[in-house]
Amino acid sequence: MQRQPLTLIEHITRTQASFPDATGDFTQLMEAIALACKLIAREVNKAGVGKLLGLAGRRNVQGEQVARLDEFANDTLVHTLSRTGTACALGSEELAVPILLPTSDSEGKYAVLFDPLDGSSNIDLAMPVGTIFGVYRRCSQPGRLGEPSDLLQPARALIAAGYAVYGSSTVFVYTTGEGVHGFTLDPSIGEFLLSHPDIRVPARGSILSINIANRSRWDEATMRAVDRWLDQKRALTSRYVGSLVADAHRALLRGGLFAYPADASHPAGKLRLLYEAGPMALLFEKAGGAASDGRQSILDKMPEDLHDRTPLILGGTADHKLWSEALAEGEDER
Ligand code: P6P
Repeated sequence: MQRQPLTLIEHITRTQASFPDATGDFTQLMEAIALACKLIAREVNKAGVGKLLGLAGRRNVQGEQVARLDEFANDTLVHTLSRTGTACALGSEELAVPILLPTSDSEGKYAVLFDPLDGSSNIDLAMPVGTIFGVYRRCSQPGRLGEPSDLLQPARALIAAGYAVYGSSTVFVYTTGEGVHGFTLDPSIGEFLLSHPDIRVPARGSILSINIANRSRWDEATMRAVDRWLDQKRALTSRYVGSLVADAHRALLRGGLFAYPADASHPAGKLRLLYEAGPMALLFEKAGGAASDGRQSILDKMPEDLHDRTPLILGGTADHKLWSEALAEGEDER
C-alpha cells in the first residue's frame, strides 16, 4: 500500500515529542492556524465566483483599501485562534490595535501575529496571495489579559513562524526552529501533506525579485547593490509577483534574492517588521539562508510599534553577502 505522507498535525505532534513539558496547547494553536488557512484557501480559490471579491469599502490602519477577502481572512484567524484559549494576544495587519484576550493561569501562553491575506491587491487578478504568521511565548504575567508587550518582541524570540501560499496549489510552510518544512493541501481530504521536508535555501541562485520601478527612489548604496547583482558573469533572471509570500516562497526554494529596500516613498521600508519580515526571516535563517534590512539581521530588530516597517532582503547566504557587501562599500568610504 502506498505510504501516505505525514499530515501537518502528525508532523507538529512529532516535533512536540522533544518537549517533555508540552501540554498540547502549541499543537492546538497550530491546528487553529492550519484550519484558518484551509478556510481562507477555500474562499481565495473561488474568489471570482464567490461573494468575497472586491473591496469592503473601508481603509485599514495602513490606509490601504480593504478587500472583502482581507476581512474574511482576518476574522477567520481571530475566531479560530481566540476559541482555543491558547493565545493571550493577537496582532494583525488588519487591526489598528492588538486583541488582548483574558486567560486563566494555565491558558494563553502564546501571542500570535499575522498578515491574514498578504498581497490581496492581486486577488482580482487570480495571482498568488498568502497568510503569514509568527508565534511568541507570552512575556506578561499569566492568568490575566495579554499585553501589547507580548507581541512587541524581536523575531529571534519567535517560537514558530510560517506562511500559507495560495497559488497553483496551497502550500503551508513552517518552522519551530528545527528545520523548515512544507505541506501541500490535498483538497480531496482537506489535509496538508508533507511535500517539502527540510527545505534548504541554495546559497546562490539566479533570480532577483525586486520592484525595479522603484529604482529612481533608491539611494546610491541600493543602486550599487542591484548593479553588483546584475554585473555578475553568470546566467541571471528576475521574477516579481508583488506578493511577498509568493516572491519569498520562490526565493526559499530556489535561492537568489528577494529585496524590498527603503526608498524615498518608504524611508523606513514598506514591509512590516512584526508580521511580514520577522516570520520570513526566521524561516530563511532556519533553512540556511539569510535575512536582513541590508545592514542588520531582521531577527535582532526591536519593534516599537505593532505596525513598524522595515527594508527586507531575503536570500541564500552567498547572494545575501553580495548584496550586503555592496551596500557596506559606501559606508567604508565615508
Ligand atoms: P509593491 C503587497 O501589497 C505587499 O505588502 C507585499 O506582499 C509585496 O511584497 C509588496 O507589498 C509589493 O509592493 O510596491 O512592489 O507593489
